[in-house]
Amino acid sequence: MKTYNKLLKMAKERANYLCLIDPDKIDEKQAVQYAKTCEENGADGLLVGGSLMLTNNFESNLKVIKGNVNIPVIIFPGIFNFVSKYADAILLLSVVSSRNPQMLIGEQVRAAPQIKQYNLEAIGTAYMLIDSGQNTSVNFMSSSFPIPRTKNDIAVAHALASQYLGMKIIYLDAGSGAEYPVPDDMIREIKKNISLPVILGGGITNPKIAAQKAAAGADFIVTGNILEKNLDSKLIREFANSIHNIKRK
Ligand code: 1GP
Repeated sequence: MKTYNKLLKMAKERANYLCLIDPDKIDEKQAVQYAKTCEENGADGLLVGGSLMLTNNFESNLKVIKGNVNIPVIIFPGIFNFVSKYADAILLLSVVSSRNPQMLIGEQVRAAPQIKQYNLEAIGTAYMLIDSGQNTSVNFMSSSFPIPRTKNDIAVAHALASQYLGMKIIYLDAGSGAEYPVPDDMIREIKKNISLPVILGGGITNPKIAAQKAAAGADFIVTGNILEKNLDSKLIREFANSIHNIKRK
């Protein structure tokens, strides 16, 4: 089954938990340990990537991760589209909250021929940056302003436009290490108005917040930073349980 169809099926059944692995900061041994610990403790999938990609560990880490887990391994290229064949799919992001052509279509054009060459599944992703109370790496690196956190109507209009343009999934991101995650009422409003699955990340620092965002309607909750600081299997289990236990309508 195509990874996107798998994600659709997963989103229909329950809210899901994705662990983000930033290949910049770890070696192969750590990458395998990270991926296995996430899988063994209830994660439903792995996103691999980050907004900088400072090292050349990306592909070698991705390869060992893919070889060691059964859950979907999806490239989350940050704002620069890194492509590799060692993944189930790539979230091909367009930063729809920006007005920067390089982030809207330029990076994707650079990535596309390689995606085709590898026969890699590309999932067209509307990436929306939401203001988190501070400037984040991704705001800076994409030279773009985030959507104000109190402007639900603007956020909904972006999500709707993305759906009409044929995007497959929405990624609401407050940015890595965000002080405030995306507000619940913004998630609720977006879900009320569109039929696409929603991935939500940025500043999810404990299972209670994760559950809250899943209850607001996010289909996939992402944690990055918090596990990078401490790869705690008990915490991963708690994240997974709190997200999985949310009743869906
Ligand atoms: C960032 O959504 C991800 O793009 C994850 O954010 O590192 O704050 O968990 P955190």
